[in-house]
Amino acid sequence: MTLKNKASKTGSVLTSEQKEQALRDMLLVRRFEEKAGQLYGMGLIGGFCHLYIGQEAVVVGIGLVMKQGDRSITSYRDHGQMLVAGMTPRGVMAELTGRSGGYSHGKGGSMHMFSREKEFYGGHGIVGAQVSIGTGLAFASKYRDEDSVSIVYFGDGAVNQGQVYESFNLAALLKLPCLYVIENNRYGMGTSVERASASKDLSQNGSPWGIPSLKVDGMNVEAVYGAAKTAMDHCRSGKGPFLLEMETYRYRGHSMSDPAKYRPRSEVDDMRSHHDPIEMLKSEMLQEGYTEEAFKALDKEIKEIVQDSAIFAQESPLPDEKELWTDILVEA
Ligand SMILES: Cc1ncc(C[n+]2csc(CCOP(=O)(O)OP(=O)(O)O)c2C)c(N)n1
Ligand SMILES: [Mg+2]
Repeated sequence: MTLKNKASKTGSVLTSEQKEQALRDMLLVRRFEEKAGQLYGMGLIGGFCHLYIGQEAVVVGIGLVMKQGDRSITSYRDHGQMLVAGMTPRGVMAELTGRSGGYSHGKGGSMHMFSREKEFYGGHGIVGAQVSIGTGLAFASKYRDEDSVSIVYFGDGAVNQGQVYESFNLAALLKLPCLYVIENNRYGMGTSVERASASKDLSQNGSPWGIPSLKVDGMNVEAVYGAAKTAMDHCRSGKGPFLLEMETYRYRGHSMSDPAKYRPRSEVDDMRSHHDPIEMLKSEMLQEGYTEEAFKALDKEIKEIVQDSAIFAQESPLPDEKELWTDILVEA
């Protein structure tokens, strides 16, 4: 059953405080990612680095609905999820640069960061792996009778993995508090979703198991918030899983080494100029009395936070050699 996303039809659902929060959070993710891109270009970040620029409304809109104790898990495109989960920009940036001040003590990098304190469970480089692990997190919640929802993010390129459907079955069967979020940014590396998926309406992919769903304008933070509220209320009230398909877009390449030959420049330009989540929210707020000066001050404050994280990361020492022998095995 795909429901209509009422939030995008009925106009404003966010209070002005929530809008300011959403603007702040989206700007933090955007500026953080821009800085990560710069540090990568300077050779300070090694290995892979997948930027989230363009997709900010998804994680921020859902973040506005999350409560303490809710869990989240995602793919390698994970920096935004971590910041919204409340992990510090310093700790995330230091991990990106492989320093001891990072969340995995500099041993994990971009794709392998976790925080049990903030209930963020990674950071997974194996496409689709986080879906079954995230379903397990929801199982744990139900088993321990905890009031928490597990939010499982995955891409259009992961959606047709076998383990995704096994997870759907188990979650629906056991009525697990699991919110599945497909971030349909139209491409899995260089392959468009049209070329990769026989199912043309991904929001319907949970229907054989009776998982209710919404297709959402993932560039509109208010629409995301409205849909997430419906979905999280459903999961929290013991009715089982819910599926959200977020129609979104990544402005940058798949990773830093993407030649980007698979999509026309005009497509990217159109999304940036006409559908940018930050610009759309900002212009709505300006109409409601928010000022350009307030925006500039906020942006300056965010840039300082991000700059501080970059300085911290560069000043943090490399991991000690003895770290080679830590965090290898957990004896439960
Ligand atoms: C099991 C597995 N197969 C293939 C890959 C290589 N790979 C890395 S990212 C990716 C595309 C995934 O695209 P999508 O799920 O749409 O996520 P996005 O990058 O768009 O966020 C592929 C095929 C992998 N990491 N794991
Ligand atoms: Mg994708």
